[in-house]
Amino acid sequence: MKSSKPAAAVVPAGFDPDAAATGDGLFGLDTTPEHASVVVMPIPFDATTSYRPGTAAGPAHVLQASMQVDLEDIQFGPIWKAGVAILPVPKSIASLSKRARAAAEPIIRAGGATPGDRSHARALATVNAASERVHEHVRRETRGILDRGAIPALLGGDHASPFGLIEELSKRHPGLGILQIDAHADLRETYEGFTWSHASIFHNVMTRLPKVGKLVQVGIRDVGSREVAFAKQSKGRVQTFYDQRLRDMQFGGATWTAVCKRIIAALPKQVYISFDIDGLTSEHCPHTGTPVPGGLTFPEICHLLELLAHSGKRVVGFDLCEVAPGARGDEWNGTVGARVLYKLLGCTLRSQRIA
Ligand SMILES: [Mn+2]
Repeated sequence: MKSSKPAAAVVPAGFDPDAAATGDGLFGLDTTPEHASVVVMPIPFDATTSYRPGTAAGPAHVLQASMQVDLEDIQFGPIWKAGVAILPVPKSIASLSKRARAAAEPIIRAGGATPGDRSHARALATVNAASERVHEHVRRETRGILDRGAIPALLGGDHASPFGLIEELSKRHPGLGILQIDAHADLRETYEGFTWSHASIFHNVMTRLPKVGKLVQVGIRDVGSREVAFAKQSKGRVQTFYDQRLRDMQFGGATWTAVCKRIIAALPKQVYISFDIDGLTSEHCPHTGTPVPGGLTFPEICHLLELLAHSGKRVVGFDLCEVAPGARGDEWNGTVGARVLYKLLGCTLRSQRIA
C-alpha cells in the first residue's frame, strides 16, 4: 500500500492559464499522467442504459468541452497547477461497448430478458462478460495510478463503469464511504436481467465489496420498492437523502449550508464521490440516459463540495458518469460535465491539502 504524494506537477515553462487552450489534454493542459496528482480514466462504455443510450461518447464529449473551462476557480483556486491528466480514451472499450450494446438492444426493447429465452440468455452472457472486462480494465488502471502515488478518477460511461475503481479503493481504504449524487438509487438487484446494469451499481457495490463502509445517497428521486427496502435493511450502511426530503428541510427553514453539513456528517473519514450527472436538475443534463424532474443545481453542488473539502474528510477518488452529448452535437451536457469535473478535482485536491 502506498500513500506517497506524486512528484510535483510539471508546469510547462511559459504556460499561460488565461490564454486559449493549446494542449490537447483535459482542460487544454498538457500535463502527462506520470506527472499528475490526479489521473482520470476515460471509460466509453454504455451497454445497458435503458431509456436513452449515448454516454459511451461522454468522455470524448467532456474532454472537448473541457477546453473552454477557465482555469482559475473561485472556490478552489488554480486547480490545474496540481497536475491533472487524462489517459487516452481506450478504443478497445469503445468497440466492446458497441458489441455489448448491440447484444443488449433486443432485451432492452423487450423491457427485460424473458426467463427461458435462449437468445436472451446468450445476449445476457455477452453483456455480462463485456462488463467484467471493463471492470478488469478499470482495476488494472487504478492499481497503476495508485502505485504511482496519484489519485484515480473515472469519466464514464454509464454508471456501472466505476465498479473496479471502487473495489480497488475500498481495498486500500477499508471502511471507505461513498457520496453518491444521483437521481436514482441504483440499488436494483439486477435490471432487465443485466448483472452489471447502470441501475444496479450500488447493489453490486454493497453486496460484493464488504470493505465499503457506507453509502450516502443524495438527490435521489426515482426508486423502486425493493431499493427502498434494501436501504432500510442495511442497518445504516446505506443512508439516503431523498431530493424531496432535502427540499422539505429547506422549506422548513433549514439553510442549504445546514443541509450539506448533515450530509457530510453522515460520511466516514475516507470518501469516494460517485457523481451521476442526472443528480443535477434536468436543464443541466438534458441528454442524459434517464432524466428526472427535481434535483440539485450547480451552485448547490459546488457549495456541498466546498464544505466537504474543508470538513476534515479526505476524498480519495471519484467518478463522473452518464454525461451524454445531444443529437446534432449539442454541447450543453459536456459543458456542464466539464465544469462538474473541475469542481470534483478541486474538492478532491483541497481535501488532501494538495491544491
Ligand atoms: Mn446512477
